[in-house]
Amino acid sequence: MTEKLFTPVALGDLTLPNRVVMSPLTRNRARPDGDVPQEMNAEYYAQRAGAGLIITEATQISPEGKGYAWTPGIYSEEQVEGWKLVTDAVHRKGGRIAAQIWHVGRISHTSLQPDGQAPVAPSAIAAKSRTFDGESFVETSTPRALETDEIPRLVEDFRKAAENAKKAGFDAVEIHGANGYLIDQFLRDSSNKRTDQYGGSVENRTRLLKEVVEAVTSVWDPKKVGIRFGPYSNANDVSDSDPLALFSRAYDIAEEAGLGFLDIIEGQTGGERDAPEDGLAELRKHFSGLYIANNGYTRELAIERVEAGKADAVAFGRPYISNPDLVERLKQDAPLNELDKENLYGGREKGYTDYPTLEEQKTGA
Ligand code: 8OZ
Repeated sequence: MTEKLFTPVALGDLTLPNRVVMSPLTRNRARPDGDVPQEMNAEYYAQRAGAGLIITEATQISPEGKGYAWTPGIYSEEQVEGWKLVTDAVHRKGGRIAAQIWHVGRISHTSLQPDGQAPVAPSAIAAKSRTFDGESFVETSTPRALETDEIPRLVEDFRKAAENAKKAGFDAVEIHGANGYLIDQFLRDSSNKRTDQYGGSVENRTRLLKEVVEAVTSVWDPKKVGIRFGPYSNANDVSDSDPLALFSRAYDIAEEAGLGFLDIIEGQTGGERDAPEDGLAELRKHFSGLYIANNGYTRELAIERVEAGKADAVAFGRPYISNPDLVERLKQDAPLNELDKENLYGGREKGYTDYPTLEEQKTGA
């Protein structure tokens, strides 16, 4: 019997040959001059083309949207050319790849910002968080609050990034609405204290999200657009007094726009799967598209939850770093390679493109 996890599912006019998704994973290996994807990145993604869908690492939509050293961008011509290397390599291997578009908001440091400026955020409240500036881990800088009249430009940056993703040959786009970055900072009442139409009520706090969704779907078929949310995650120092009310509206926005998928972190990002089961189920009633579940999934749990209809697909993060042929390994219930934790962020091929497939292990290649 074939478990449902290994059966095809449609995303718009794309057919994902299986329901194992590669999660977005920050690896800090873009070319430092210009934050441009390079051959090494193309090889890494192409090695993982067996995934039902690859979602790229978070990719900044503008220079201000950057919060860590060596993350790739998708706003310059050079970056678009760099991403073409990646999408071509994945397509040659028969894969499908979505670009995750990202603005970090306050999760940045002045040294990473144009002209050493303060990062921007809904409100001038520093996050209790750290970032990597290329040399060491540093406390994130206190941001300045965006003026109301700056928001249209921000939305336009998302639109442009979506357009660039299309030019670069991506199959789909994911909006990063999780992990305490800009969109999530607007959503949550811990980080958004605005008194204009972008703060206060749930309606107001979800307004930026809605405008970004409208901008992205002005360029893309909505069925090829998704959003990553972490309704119960407190990553990067965000929280909300009523996650159920907030994310009910956020999922409604995705539903009303006819989006193809949601990518949901079920608990603390990279940590406990502590999201309340009833809350996740309640929220899911608001969205009829593809439901990709993420966070701490094992083979057993993925098979079980897809079989039970609790997820349409499962996104794997860390297991995808160390197992380029993850789908094959899961199918065969083969052992997984161990994660090289020393080489997650930055560096070159070591801990990046040097993990063997099962086949290579068998033949000793
Ligand atoms: C790890 C390190 C830096 C950034 C996220 C984009 O958590 C990230 C990220 C993860 O979504």
